[in-house]
Amino acid sequence: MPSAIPQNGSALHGEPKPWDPDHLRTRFVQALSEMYRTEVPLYGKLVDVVNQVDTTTLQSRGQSLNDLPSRFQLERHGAIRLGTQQEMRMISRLFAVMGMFPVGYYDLKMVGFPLHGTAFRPQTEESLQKNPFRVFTTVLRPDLISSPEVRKMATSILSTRQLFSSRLIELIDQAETSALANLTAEDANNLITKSLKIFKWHSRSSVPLETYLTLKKEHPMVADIVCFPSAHINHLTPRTLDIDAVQAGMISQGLPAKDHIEGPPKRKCEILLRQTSFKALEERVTFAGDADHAVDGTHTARFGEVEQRGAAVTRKGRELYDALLAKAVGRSEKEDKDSDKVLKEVFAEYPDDWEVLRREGLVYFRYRVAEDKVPVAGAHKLEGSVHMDRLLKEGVVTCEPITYEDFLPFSAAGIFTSNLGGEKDGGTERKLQKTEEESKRSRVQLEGLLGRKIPSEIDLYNELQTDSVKECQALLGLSEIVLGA
Ligand code: OOG
Ligand code: NI
Repeated sequence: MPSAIPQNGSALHGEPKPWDPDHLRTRFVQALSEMYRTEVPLYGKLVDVVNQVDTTTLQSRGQSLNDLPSRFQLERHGAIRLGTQQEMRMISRLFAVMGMFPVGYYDLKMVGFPLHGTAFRPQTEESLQKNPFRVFTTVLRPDLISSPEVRKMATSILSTRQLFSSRLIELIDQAETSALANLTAEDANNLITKSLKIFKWHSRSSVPLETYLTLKKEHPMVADIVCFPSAHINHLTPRTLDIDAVQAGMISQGLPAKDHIEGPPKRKCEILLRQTSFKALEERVTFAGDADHAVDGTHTARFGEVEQRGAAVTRKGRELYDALLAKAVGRSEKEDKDSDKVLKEVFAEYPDDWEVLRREGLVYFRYRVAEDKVPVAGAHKLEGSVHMDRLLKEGVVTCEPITYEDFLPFSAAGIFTSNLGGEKDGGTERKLQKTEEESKRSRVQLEGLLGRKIPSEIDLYNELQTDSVKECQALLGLSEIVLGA
């Protein structure tokens, strides 16, 4: 099942090492993508729509799909939901071997789900550059299941589940402790094959229909997590160059698209993340029977999604985004107007010009000394402390917005909601509950479980920007470069 060594493997010079984390991640995504296309044929159709749209978009720029580096054609994220703390701890160890580490805390209680989680993703600029694939990973919080009987039922079923084979655990142990040099290419193949099993779909539930229905009544997510022997990947998400065209394409080709694109409206300067999906399909499931009789039923969980990423915003930029989003949701509820139109109107307040976004400290930028400018820094009479605005104006330094690599809880709730089966699709059902103090506590719990701090995504972007300024400073031999007012 593992795919051939990709052309865009992680080593820039020579053959990538089989245990190189970036290389493993790329192989893993390729294998996962192949598996998911076989499991959910409609997902393959979505990928076709994305390719058509991207081809057209590139044509209008005089380019073709072949001009895109192949890493652009890999999926950008997937999502899984886990049942227990042990599963969460083990998955974090597996993902670390593939160069993915927890970033950002997502408290889904805020939107009425008994789950919390994080995004496992590469953290360094270099690693992101090679392959930014990440997995939105949540884990069930039994303490949020209101009925004591259902809580007991769920925890008891999960207590016997074995997601990780002993061979896989052995390989992870080895990768963590021993010299990676001792691990062979065959071990790496094994790691990929054994990992895939965790994410595979099983059409046979591990519980009787009655149990499934009881858990589903508590919350459809609880049934989805508890009733199956694997932690099936519930969606994969390629990126696109034009998400509005993909949404239109899905509708015109008869895919059951969700009603709205999540996230900010279409803008000149794209920020954060826009995403849409086709709704989860009703799939046949065989439930364990009372005696020897299996019972047929259905389950709705798996879908396909597409994303378009824009710039990472600063804390100030995020506060403005959250405030405008809340305003738009409130207004479309009250006025009962087309929510996409309201969103567009409300977001007119968000500056839509890169230089304004930069100067107002709303977006993070990656700064670089212009290649030909290093030796002539002296000729520009640059010394001591210089303002970044001047360096940009004189063309000594160039800048580009840093890409947002994370998720948006409110959008995630929209994606979750439209895929539970039978529920109305739309933003207005998502009520944000105030849970700040509680969130701090549950975050610490998750950190304790993972044995490490979960960095805030905003801090990481800030660091990237600061490092790039320092790099310019050093190259130009300046004592300081001043950013902002
Ligand atoms: C995860 C939904 C979150 C996104 O793109 O916001 C997500 C889930 O349904 O488990 O993937
Ligand atoms: Ni997603």
